[in-house]
Amino acid sequence: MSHDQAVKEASAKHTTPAELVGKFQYGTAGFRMKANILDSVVYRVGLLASLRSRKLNGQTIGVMITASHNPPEDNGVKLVDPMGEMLEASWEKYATQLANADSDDHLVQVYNDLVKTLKVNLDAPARVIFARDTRASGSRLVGCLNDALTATNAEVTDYKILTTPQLHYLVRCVNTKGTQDEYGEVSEKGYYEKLAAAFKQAMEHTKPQGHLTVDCANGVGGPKLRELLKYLPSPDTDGGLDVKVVNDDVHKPESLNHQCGADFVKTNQRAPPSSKAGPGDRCCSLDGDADRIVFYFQDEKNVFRLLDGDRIATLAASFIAELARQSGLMEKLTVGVVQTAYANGASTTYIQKNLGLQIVCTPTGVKHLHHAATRFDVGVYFEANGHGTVVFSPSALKAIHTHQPQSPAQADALTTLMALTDLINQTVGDALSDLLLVEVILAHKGFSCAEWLQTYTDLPNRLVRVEVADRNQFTTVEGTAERQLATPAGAQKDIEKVVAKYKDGRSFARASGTEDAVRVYAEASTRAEAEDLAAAVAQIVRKYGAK
Ligand code: G16
Repeated sequence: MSHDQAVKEASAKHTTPAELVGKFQYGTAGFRMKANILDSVVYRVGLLASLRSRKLNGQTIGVMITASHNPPEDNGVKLVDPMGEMLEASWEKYATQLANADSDDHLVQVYNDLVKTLKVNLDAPARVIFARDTRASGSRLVGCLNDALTATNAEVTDYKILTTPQLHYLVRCVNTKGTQDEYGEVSEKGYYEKLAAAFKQAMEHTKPQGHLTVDCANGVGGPKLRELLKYLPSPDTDGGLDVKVVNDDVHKPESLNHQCGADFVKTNQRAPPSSKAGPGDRCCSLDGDADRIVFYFQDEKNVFRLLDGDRIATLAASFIAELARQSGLMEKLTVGVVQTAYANGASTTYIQKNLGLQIVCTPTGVKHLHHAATRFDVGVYFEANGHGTVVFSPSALKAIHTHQPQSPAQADALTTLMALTDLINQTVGDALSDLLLVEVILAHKGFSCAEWLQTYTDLPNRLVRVEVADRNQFTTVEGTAERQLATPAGAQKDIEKVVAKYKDGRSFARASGTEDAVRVYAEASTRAEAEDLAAAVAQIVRKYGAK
């Protein structure tokens, strides 16, 4: 059978409902929607994965089937590029074109047009690896993906159920195997071993204080964290982590992200209702595919205190800058921080004024932050929602690994810094790796959560989700990192008028790229004012986006 025929025949098994043609869009993190309308999209993403691998002469491409923080009935699919980063932005439109082809014949035509325009050699090998989270719809969607990979003669490896960052790690490992940039063993076990060895090295002269409760959002992070713990020193041993795993039921699909998980905690600014943690207990929550993490605790007055992505960024940036200084590498390593418009204004001021580090602000989406972070020697990027990591440039890695320490103190700092380069998953935000990173830093600094919180005071803030008739009406002005609306006409002026009434007021609205909604963020000098400002801006969004 010819290539075209194979693509067409398999496509006939995964037709697109007519009313959806033209509506699919590769968003913040790939395609994401109700799982029951995703079959044809996943099939077509599989076609693109093969094309991308062939275009890159057989380098391995990853496909992850997950809807991360979304509700259980949703699912999604995204592509991972050879070094473990998100799909190159210029290819997102090809994914969208394939997804919106309105018939099997049209799909073959779009596919062939891409082969031609992108100059893809169909005789080159195509190599794809994939995985999924614990959602019930995942195995059916893997079937759709497999049909595309078979039709296009790709070599495939199905890694079954993984966290999203584990798949990113594996993609980089496969593509760097046997090179001088080898990233690690190409296996799930290799991932745990790498993290565990780095953790032990980083904790050599210190140990964690107290215990940590980890809410796993009833997603894939639960079983994977339990697996990781088997590789770490036991809590009775020096340097061992005392972890209590909660919300790790992956057998009740409806419980995924329900009243728990990082998104619930960040958006509602409260612990999961099921939490039994006492005052001062260190807690954290992962999201549904374990690529985000936020920490929190109840203070002595039983008030909920959140330590979100901004806090992890400031903690990590200050620690790494300190290690660079202590090891005698300060001149060779510029540490920079990347944030989005959702970053709390107080964190931005703290990074610039207290830490003296550079800051860049990008639109939402790890793909944007990651890219910006690679411009620093050490780029620390975190979205306020807990999604982030640290990337070390090749020259920074070289400087760290070739540096000759001049004293035992320099040598200790250097050992810890080296350990961090392995402990941190540099391909993408990784809740498990970030969890260990935070534990290492808190142990080194001797910080409790309360002391971590005291480093600066957040401006009170509120995040609201507003449902509108068509979120695509809400577009932002290029170059403002999504802080200003371009359309609907008049909306931005109305928002600015309201913001001007509040002390330290700041607010913006932007369409979500993963949910059918517009998000509104507001901060002001008091909690009540932040709430009022968010409500007023949400009302403006409702007015302009009336169904
Ligand atoms: C994804 C992206 C994140 C983004 C989040 C929310 O996270 O990877 O970068 O912050 O969606 O995006 P939006 O506001 O556009 O809906 P996840 O954890 O859901 O994959």
